[in-house]
Amino acid sequence: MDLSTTIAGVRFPSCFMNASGALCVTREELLALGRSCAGAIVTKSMTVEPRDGNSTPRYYGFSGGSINSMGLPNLGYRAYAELIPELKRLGKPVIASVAGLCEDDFPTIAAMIDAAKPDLIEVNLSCPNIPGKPQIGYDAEASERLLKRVRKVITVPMGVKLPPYFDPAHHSAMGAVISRCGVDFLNLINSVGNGLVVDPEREVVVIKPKGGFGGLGGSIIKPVALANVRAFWKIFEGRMPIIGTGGVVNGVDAFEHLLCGASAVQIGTVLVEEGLGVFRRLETELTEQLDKKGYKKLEDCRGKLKEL
Ligand code: RRO
Repeated sequence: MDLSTTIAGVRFPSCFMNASGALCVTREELLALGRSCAGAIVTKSMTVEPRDGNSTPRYYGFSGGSINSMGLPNLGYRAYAELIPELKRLGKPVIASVAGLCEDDFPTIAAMIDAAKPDLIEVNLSCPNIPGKPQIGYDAEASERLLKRVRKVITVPMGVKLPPYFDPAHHSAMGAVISRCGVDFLNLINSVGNGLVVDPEREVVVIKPKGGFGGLGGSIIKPVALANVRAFWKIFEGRMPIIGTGGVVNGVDAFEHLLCGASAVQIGTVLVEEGLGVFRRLETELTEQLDKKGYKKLEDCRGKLKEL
């Protein structure tokens, strides 16, 4: 089965790729993604200066998913800018994920990383884990200001990684912002911010930063991810490419994202838990599912979710 897909005019050899944050901080990790079956190389969200991130333990995997408070550990944009030409030689698209510790950082990093010519830039408006800094994506005005500034300084397609929204009013408010900012694709969703996992035996939290609060990922967030993919697919009437991220553990989960309107699917928790072999497994499982359902290619099921 051909699982290739196109987002904002860029062709991906497979619809599966890493979610930013999962095995994509160091040069070695990024090169390994390039050599794997993944359909793209997505970098860790980058800041101006290199960062060690929050104190450990800062990731915890459990049966239903994961909780993390990594705190943006990354090499700094200069290192990623230098790496991009080498990564591009591996024959798949490179997505540079841009973050920042303040609003001004975003256009600074975006301009510099754009000069290194990644295939696409993803603007992360949804890191939940920097103590004292709210997720920008929950502030519509700040999001609009920032996206308009970034759009002006980049030449490659610009995507936005959004946090989950839990009310249609918030989907439509952000949809209106997105439509005014020259956004080329959406990535939905980042982790469900500031959850809390408790170990009842030891009567203690499971990660150290922020008193144990952190971003939830994995199976437990799939319905939230699907809802956000579907809500934005409808708002943009299928005309905005969407990367579905959240809760994809097997091929059927990916199929559900495609039905809701995703053009590609990113893998976070289960990539961390299972390693790079996850991409081959998911490709096999999604192919089986599409065959079983009589679909000949991805586009045939995209957005085709039925309502009662
Ligand atoms: O590094 C992190 O703590 C982190 C980031 Br930037 C993000 O966007 N989402 C997440 O779950 N963790």
